[in-house]
Amino acid sequence: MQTKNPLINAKPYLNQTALVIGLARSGIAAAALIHAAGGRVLLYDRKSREELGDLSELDKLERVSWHLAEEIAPLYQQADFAIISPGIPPDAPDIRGALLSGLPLHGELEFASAFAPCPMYAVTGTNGKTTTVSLLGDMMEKGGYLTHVAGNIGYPLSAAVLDASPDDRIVVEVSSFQLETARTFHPKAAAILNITPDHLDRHGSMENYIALKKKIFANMKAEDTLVLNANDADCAKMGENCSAQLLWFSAVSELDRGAFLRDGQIVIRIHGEERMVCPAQEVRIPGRHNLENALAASAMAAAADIPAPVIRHSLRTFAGVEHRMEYVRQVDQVWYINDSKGTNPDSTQRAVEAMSVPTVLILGGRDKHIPYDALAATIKNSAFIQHIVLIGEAADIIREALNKHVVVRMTRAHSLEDAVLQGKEHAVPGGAVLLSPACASFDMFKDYEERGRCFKAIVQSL
Ligand code: UMA
Repeated sequence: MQTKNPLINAKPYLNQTALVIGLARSGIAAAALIHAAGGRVLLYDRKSREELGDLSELDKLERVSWHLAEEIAPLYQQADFAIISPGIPPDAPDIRGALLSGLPLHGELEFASAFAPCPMYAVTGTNGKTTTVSLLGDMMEKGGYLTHVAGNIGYPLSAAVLDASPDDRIVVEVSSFQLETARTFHPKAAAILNITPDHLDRHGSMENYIALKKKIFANMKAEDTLVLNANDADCAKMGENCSAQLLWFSAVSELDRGAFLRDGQIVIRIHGEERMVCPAQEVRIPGRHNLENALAASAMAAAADIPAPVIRHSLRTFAGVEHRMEYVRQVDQVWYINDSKGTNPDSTQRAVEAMSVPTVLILGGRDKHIPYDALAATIKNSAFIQHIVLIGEAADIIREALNKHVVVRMTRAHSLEDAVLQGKEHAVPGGAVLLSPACASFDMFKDYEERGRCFKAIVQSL
């Protein structure tokens, strides 16, 4: 198969066998990439075909063999290297076994990044990644580049590089899980948006989590650019040992280099010049947190030589992403807002801060062992959260945590449908029902996307 990507057409994996461990989105795309690069693929997942999603794309490939819900150990000897998906933790028996057998392991994003035929622009951070990469992708597209927005956003980098050509641009959302296995990953510019506790069940400590995030710029050089949040103390410190040029963003203070506000106007200062972008009020995506995302995307776009008028046009027209403060529908003068991507307390805090009408908040899911105190303080300080509906495994833990700080009426729902109906009952005309759970979705759903789609279907049926 010929692609538009010369690095793949060179068939560097001819006569090599890869063991792909995990056959969800990342594994399927990695298998297709290795196959296009000339390699043979052993397809492994601990789940059976019935338990996995649609694998029909892999049925079309030659030089593959299937090993679903089989013992993995015999496969280690048959492979030259293995590719692993980000959802598989490093201490999983499948991975420990591969390491013990001496098989070289590559993360999917790391592996795919070696095939990027064009510059990559990467974004990490705890919250705002998906909105920022989507907006940056829009700026790049409007700037005239065929742009592939890939990575943790749900479109694996392996699929993007298979479709990319040297004149394109790749914008990649990078998670801490993907950075665990990064070694040579080298974006032309990278942004770290913010750092608050998340995924500590996997990474062990905040220190480890920060160290992982810093890997995004480990291979960057003086001609590359790192964009950091000037108002996030942990984030601001991260650039200390970075070889790349630093740019900053701030919605609070003026900066020597980067994207900031002056008298309500977005200004970019780069290469010793100032570029006026537009009034902050004209940014279409709502909320203060989105203004920070807009500033980060603007700094990244400026580093990629996208002209200010193009950045302005994108900020004025980009309407936001699915599951992130997504306005679903108005029923009886009440807006229903899907923020299913609010999978940690900090993310939900930002959603709460963005509300400016009386709101019923739906909270709960699988607890991630992150304290709810800061979220409780934000709810208390908000004049708009009037009722909370609790769902899922974490309902009691959240109730107890909020009871210490907040005096808001709380009720318990036994399903998401029940929660929406309770939201409808307690909401007032002109108000809103906001799903922003502050928790993972895995107690009730496959992932946050399924939770968000389910919420939207329930709202559509009201
Ligand atoms: N498996 C094994 N053996 C094991 C453990 C797992 O075979 O010991 C199998 C599982 O059965 C499963 C596969 O390995 O089939 C793991 O797949 P996965 O969880 O990595 O799923 P993907 O669909 O490939 O999704 C991943 C990212 N998922 C995670 O990081 C958990 C997606 O991010 C990402 O969009 C996708 O790759 C494409 O790059 C999701 C996410 O929740 C959205 N990310 C976290 C977040 O945003 O907070 C980090």
